[in-house]
Amino acid sequence: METIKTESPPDTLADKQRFGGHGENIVAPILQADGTLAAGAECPMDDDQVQEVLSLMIRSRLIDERGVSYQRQGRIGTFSENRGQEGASAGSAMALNAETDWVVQSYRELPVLLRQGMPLEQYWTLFIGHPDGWGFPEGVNVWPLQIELGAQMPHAVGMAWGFKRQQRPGVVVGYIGDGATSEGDFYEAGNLAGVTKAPVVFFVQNNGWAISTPRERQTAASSIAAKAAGWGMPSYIVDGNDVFAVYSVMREAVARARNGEGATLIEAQTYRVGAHNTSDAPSRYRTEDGADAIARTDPLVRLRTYATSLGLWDADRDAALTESTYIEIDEAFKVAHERAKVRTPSMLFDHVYADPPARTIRQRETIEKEFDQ
Ligand SMILES: Cc1ncc(C[n+]2csc(CCOP(=O)(O)OP(=O)(O)O)c2C)c(N)n1
Repeated sequence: METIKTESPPDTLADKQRFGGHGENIVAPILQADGTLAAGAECPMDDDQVQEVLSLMIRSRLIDERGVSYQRQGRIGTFSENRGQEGASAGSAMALNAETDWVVQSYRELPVLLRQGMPLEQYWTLFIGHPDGWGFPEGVNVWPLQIELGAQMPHAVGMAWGFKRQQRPGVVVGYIGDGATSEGDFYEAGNLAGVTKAPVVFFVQNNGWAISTPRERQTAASSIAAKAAGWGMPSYIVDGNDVFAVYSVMREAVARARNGEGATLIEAQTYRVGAHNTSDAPSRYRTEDGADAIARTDPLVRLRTYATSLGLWDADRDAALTESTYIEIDEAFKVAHERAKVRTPSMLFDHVYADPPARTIRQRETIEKEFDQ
């Protein structure tokens, strides 16, 4: 298997806190902030993949912007954007085979869900607050959104271990935020993944913040990646805004899992440019505003500059994709809106038990009699 190019660990404590220093591998940069390739680096994607990942990132950005605007108009509930994290999310998703690999999500991975084939109307149905939005259609290999921080990671390991025992081909990726890595579930899952050599990737989107708690106050460890050493698991730190570096390290982690070599932890360092969600006001706890942050870190500008310089992208393509995405968003929202009109109190009981106990059946019947007719 190909080996990822890495750099030597930094010396100073400040740099260690940023880049690691306890055995984690540091992935060498590929796509620099100015949209050029680093000296000696090669683009790990072919032209079609570059166009695919750029389109994915642009669509995700437009859907995110619309999500915030729908929430402000009272058309959907609380909404968390992925904006600014597209390099980490889309770059990692590009390394998956959507037909066999599974995503066990947290709640801030829109480009991943799109790449795995989620119909957009399902996303809007969820944020309208309708139970139909929770379940992914057959063939879309994504688990439901997990708001209980960290609880998705034991699920990811369990599923991957099951795949191994059943000799099924899939790899499972558990996505998690930096804040959620302080939960016990993260450590239990990591330990089990190390012991079982389950085909799983722990993908940490370290966006610097857990609502108002900055990364420095989340853990005294030099990095989140460093924690994998205790589980006997290799780990990598990668610039999450460098979509090519993310893709290349993820591709290697997925290949390790597929080859029966076990789990890998990847810490993608990115930045949450916006609010935690639409009920948060970041100006109360940090000084940099969203516009400055995105100007400083934007993974989309980097990739667009690179693709344009190679003649793989231009203003016409951009305009056409923007227009088709707005149509896609509008149509999906209309479908979701219609779907969400069908709602009854007894839906509370849907998807709770495969075989409901007698008591639950009685409760459902009572509610149906009272409200549903
Ligand atoms: C067990 C648990 N504790 C607290 C919360 C409340 N909560 C929701 S999101 C969040 C911050 C999570 O930050 P991070 O894991 O870094 O992910 P991000 O939102 O930055 O993507 C908190 C504390 C929760 N959902 N679950």
